[in-house]
Amino acid sequence: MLFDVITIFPGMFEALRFGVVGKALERGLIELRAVDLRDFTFDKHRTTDDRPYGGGDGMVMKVEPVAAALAALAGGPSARKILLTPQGRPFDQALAAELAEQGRLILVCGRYEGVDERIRSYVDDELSLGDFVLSGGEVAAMALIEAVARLCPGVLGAAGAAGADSFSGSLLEHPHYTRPPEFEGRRVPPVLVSGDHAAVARWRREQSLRRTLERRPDLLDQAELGPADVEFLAAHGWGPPGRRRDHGD
Ligand code: 9D3
Repeated sequence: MLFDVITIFPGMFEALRFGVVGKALERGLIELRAVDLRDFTFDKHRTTDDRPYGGGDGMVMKVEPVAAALAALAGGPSARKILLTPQGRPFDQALAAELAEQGRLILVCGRYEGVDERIRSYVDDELSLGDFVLSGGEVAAMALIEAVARLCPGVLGAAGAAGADSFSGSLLEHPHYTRPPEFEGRRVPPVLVSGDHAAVARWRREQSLRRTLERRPDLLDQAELGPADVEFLAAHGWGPPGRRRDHGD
């Protein structure tokens, strides 16, 4: 996978040289090119923003440098062009999996109060990371790159690849513990040290269901649930979609 990023802050993408993504870059499993938008300006001050037509506060990202940067990147493998913007549709794991099938992504990072509306006609998609305010598209682009890179062949080990498949629209994870068996009066649940593998599996599944019900009941609508899961959830106050009840504990 080749990621091209168009940004006024190419240095921010150095952060991707750490961890799993950094290792994937080193091994050549993915490639990242951060393109400086200012290299596609033609005035003395290398201007990438301007005042809004119609007046008002804040500045607007200019269309010509973005169009010129996209044109310069047009060679090579075909790419999906994505603008990161608060107005985009929400990015999620299912979309990460879809994007991981592409050979190349070109990401345009918005800055300032917004981007000139005409930039939209030069991209295929507009994506947001969620309903909170960032200062620009760069951190969103980095999160997208990390989520997509993890799904590219070879980036995670065999174990990780299996786990990646099973996430989408699934349940929250069960609690995890490691040594010591007791820390400042907090004990590891005895079932985890019982050696009873079936009991451990059952406990973990029920903890996942309980947590998801408490924290993210919206995820249950898309979860793959067996009869035992539905029975457990019903006993804890969950109704199947359409006849949802309130649950107290
Ligand atoms: C405070 C400014 N807002 C006025 C109502 C609008 C606004 C403009 C530009 C809010 C954020 C931004 C910059 N954000 C992004 O470019 C961005 C973003 C985000 O802020 N949240 C979640 N996902 C994304 S993707 C790009």
